[in-house]
Amino acid sequence: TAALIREEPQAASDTFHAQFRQDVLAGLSQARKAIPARWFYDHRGSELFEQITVLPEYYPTRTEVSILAEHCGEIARAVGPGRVVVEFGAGSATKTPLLLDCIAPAGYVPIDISGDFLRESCAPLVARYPDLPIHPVEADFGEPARLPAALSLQPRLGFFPGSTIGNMEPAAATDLLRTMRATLGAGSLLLIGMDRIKDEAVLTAAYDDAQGVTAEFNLNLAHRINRELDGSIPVEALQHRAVWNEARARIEMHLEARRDIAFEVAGRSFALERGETIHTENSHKYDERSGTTLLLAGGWEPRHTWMDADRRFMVILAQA
Ligand code: AVI
Repeated sequence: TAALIREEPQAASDTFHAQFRQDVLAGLSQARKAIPARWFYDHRGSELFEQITVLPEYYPTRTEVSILAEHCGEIARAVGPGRVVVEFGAGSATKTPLLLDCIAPAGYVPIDISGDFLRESCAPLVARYPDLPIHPVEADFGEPARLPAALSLQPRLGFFPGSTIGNMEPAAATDLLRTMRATLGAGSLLLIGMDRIKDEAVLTAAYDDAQGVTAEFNLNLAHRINRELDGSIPVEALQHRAVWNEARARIEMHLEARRDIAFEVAGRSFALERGETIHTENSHKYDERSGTTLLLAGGWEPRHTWMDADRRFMVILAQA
């Protein structure tokens, strides 16, 4: 196995914890309380997200997989052979092999902030593709990354599935696309998944499933604050809310207080009135026009779009 490239060795996890504390304290101090969605993904949160991806109501994952499978031949022709696949975020066990099997890549470089997650997701790929150079990079993909020297001469294909771009507000999403362009370089390709605007009932059900897994995922953030930031949030007094914001074309997740509550986090006092919420996530949805506009703003020219028959999800190939 190739060596793991680490951008910042020890300081990284201290910085990470300090950043969590700062984001939570700042977010709870606002008039409209909000915490960035990236903090959902501790070990438990990542497990719950994996469970979400197989829920009957949560269509995005299986729809994207079906698009990649069904249009594999066309995607391979549009991409061409011999590209180094640079995946932003550790790959999923289903999506990454689907792409790698389809396109005859020259190498695979997953970039993820969590070294543990990277190692876990790489091991089966190393076993499955013994001849493929695999070079994981432990880094925040929101910052321009240095790609492994061994693969620096081949053309690149960025891979950013799952509509993860949708969890960013437009300005941040644009910045991220520009950073990806900087990491990959001019002439590179990007294969990106975007969830589409659709019937409101389908959208809200996907974010408020009957089994309550998404509710648990949302509430885990409050548990995580209690665990890691010495918090006393009465989690049973919070309830999961998923609402469609039509003006901004996004699903919002909130934690809503069932009664007036007061609690502490990292030695600071906070209160929520009954009905007040902590806004925990945005999941933007796109159509062809808004998806194109976002990509162009980020420095990427859309070349092909693939969709499922019900037009629920789209996979776009763009060029830098
Ligand atoms: C990771 N991300 C694309 C998911 C989404 O659909 O926005 C996160 C998620 N939140 C609730 N369910 C799934």
